Amino acid sequence: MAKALRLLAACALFSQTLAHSRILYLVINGQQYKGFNPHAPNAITNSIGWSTSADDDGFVPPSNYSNLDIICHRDGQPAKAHAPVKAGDKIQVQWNGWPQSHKGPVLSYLAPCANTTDGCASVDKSKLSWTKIDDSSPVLLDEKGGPPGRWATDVLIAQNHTWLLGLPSDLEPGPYVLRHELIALHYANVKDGAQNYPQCVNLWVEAPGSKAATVGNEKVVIAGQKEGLPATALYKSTDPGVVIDIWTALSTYVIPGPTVAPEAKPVPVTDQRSKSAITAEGTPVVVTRATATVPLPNSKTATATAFNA
Ligand SMILES: *[C@@H]1O[C@H](CO)[C@@H](O)[C@H](O)[C@H]1NC(C)=O
Ligand SMILES: *[C@@H]1O[C@H](CO)[C@@H](O)[C@H](O)[C@H]1NC(C)=O
Ligand SMILES: *[C@@H]1O[C@H](CO)[C@@H](O)[C@H](O)[C@H]1NC(C)=O
Ligand SMILES: [Cu+2]
Repeated sequence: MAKALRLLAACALFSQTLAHSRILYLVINGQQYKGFNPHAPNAITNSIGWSTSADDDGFVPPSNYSNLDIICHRDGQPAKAHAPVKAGDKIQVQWNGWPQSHKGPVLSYLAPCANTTDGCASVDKSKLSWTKIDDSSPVLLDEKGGPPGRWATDVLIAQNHTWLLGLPSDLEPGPYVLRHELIALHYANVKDGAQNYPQCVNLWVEAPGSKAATVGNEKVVIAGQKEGLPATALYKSTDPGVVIDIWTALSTYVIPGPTVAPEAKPVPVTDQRSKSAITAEGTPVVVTRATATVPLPNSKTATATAFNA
């Protein structure tokens, strides 16, 4: 049984070259914000998604964990636009499908974009410092019916390929990159066989009410958090969570990367059902000064979401 499944997964690996995935869009408070489309890079003009050269919707292998590609996928370059959010908001991430065989964790990180006057639009990705805000714990839900069992990615598939994220409620205002990542383990029993699918989108965390924010040249940090990690230091190719045979019975799974920040407010796996409907297309913002934004030109008309420092 397990052997047959393993064979099936291996075949899928070679036959489904177009069947991997990427983020299609986010839904935040009913508003839809589009991701980047590597098949038609100019088709989405108001994307909040970082551009990549991953036009196979493919992955970054463990042998490239210390390469810049692991930060925001292959040749990742920042988007100009940001999705406006508030601390504590829920973000629904819509993937463009996900193969059943690609079992593994769903991971999310935030990095503030410091030292810029355009938010994350010109940020140096190698300087981003990442804090984990969700690790889809416990990831391996059960092994009923034998391996490979039910994983966090099966929960994502059951919710029409979406994952619901909670932003920390004490997140300081300012520009952030959200790094959302799936790791597929169907082939992780062989060396360098795990597959990381990192995706980056820009967020602009609005100031709550009239409270003044300190961003721009000031250091923006997640309240209570010390230093995060560069993405090139998140994983090692020898981590037990990336060198693993999911086709044998497992009792535990060691989630790759750092621990989730104590201030994080992840949506538990058991609450992933609370899906939000899309009520309107969102208006991404561009950050024009250290502390203000305007709607992205050519996107829907809307009022500016500026606040005073
Ligand atoms: C790993 O990184 C190297 C150097 O950037 C690149 O040439 C290679 O294509 C990458 N491998 C994969 C499988 O992405
Ligand atoms: C911002 O500047 C500080 C001080 O020079 C530096 O330590 C930090 O790495 C910079 N951060 C980014 C994201 O460029
Ligand atoms: C599932 O997601 C796809 C891709 O966005 C969408 O077209 C479809 O309407 C969704 N289905 C449901 C039932 O929400
Ligand atoms: Cu794949």
